[in-house]
Amino acid sequence: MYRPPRVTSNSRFLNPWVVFVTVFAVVGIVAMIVGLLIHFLAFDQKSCFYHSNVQIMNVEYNDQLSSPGTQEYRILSERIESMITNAFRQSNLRNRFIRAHVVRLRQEGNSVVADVVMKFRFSRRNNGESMKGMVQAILQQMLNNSGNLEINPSTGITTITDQDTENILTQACGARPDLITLSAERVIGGTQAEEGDWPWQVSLQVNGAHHCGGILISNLWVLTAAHCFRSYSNPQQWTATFGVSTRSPRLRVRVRTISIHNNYTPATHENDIAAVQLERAVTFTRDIHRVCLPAATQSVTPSSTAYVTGWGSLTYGGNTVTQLQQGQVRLISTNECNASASYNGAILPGMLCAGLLTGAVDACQGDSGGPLVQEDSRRLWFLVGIVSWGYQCGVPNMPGVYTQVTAYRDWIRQETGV
Ligand code: 4AZ
Repeated sequence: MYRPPRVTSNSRFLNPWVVFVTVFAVVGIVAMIVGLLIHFLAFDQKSCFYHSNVQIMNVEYNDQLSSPGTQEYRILSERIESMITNAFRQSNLRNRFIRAHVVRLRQEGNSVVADVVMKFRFSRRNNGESMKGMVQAILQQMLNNSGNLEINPSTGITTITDQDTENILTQACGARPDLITLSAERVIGGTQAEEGDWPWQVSLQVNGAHHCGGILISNLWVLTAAHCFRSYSNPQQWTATFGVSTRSPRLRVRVRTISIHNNYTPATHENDIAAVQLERAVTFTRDIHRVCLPAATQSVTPSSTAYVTGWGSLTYGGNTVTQLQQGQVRLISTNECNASASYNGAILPGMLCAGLLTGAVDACQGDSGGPLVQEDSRRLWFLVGIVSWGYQCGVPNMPGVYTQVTAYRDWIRQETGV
């Protein structure tokens, strides 16, 4: 009869407890080493910011370069940003470099100077000042090899703090939190907005109660819809608040003047735009600053993604809310929006449709006057629409209708100087 050989367990090395303790110890040590490695490679790092005035010798300054909404501004800024990005990606700082961003283009003599901020992550043991030499050397190398942009060879850099970077970016238009920190990733989550997510959003209030949305376009001017003033037209009744909560706003400012478009026509909703001047200029902060305005020639791309924000009701006929909400929608072509199953020709020039044809996400009562914004390729946010009207809210085939900002770009400049 066959018997399986007995497995002897009298060897002390195979004692299950010894095996258990040994394995446990080894796993523990490995985990500790991995943890330390991760700590030193990833967490023992800090962000360092630098600023540079990059003078482009062979580009002549012209008026188109004074506004970030023009094609010229966007193309030149992108070229400068990718030139710097490529220089660092090909250097030994490739794993340290995070991002370069052109904050402003300005005129110097006949040429253009780009205000550039750059972000790096260095080990805590290196301070920003000591790494400056390396960053400077790579930039210098780039200058000798900058393709068809001719850069002034005496371009220098200065070390700036996180706070300096934040201040620089909040003075420029259209920066959301990911750009203000020059972070590598972009995020928009949920439907409830966080403080600072939509820093240009204004609540326009009558005797302290939210009535309409508004959009901060400079430290003194807010855009909104003309129809907001149909029942209350006296500026003294109005205040503007800032911050995501209307219950405990970050800032409250009185309204000085209200300029309603001369050709606003309630029956057709044409020219539903107004400019509100604040009683005093607001100080831009991380959480309160202006959106960018598009150039009049900027085209709207059907089915591109946009965001609408406001304290409007969540259902038609419902109450307004106290926490700012955000919704992702798509632009819809006027042709499609004017189809007989939709608005049947009621979408006139100067109007813009946005929503989801299934309904689901839409602006609603109380969102009026608020922003519809889009992000450009450089992560700046532009105002494309002002919430104006629509058939109820979130009804399939009946998207939200907005005042098309590009059509009123000249009116805005004329009324506000912005
Ligand atoms: C309103 O009454 C309103 N669904 C605003 C926007 C829309 C509908 C109504 C768009 O203020």
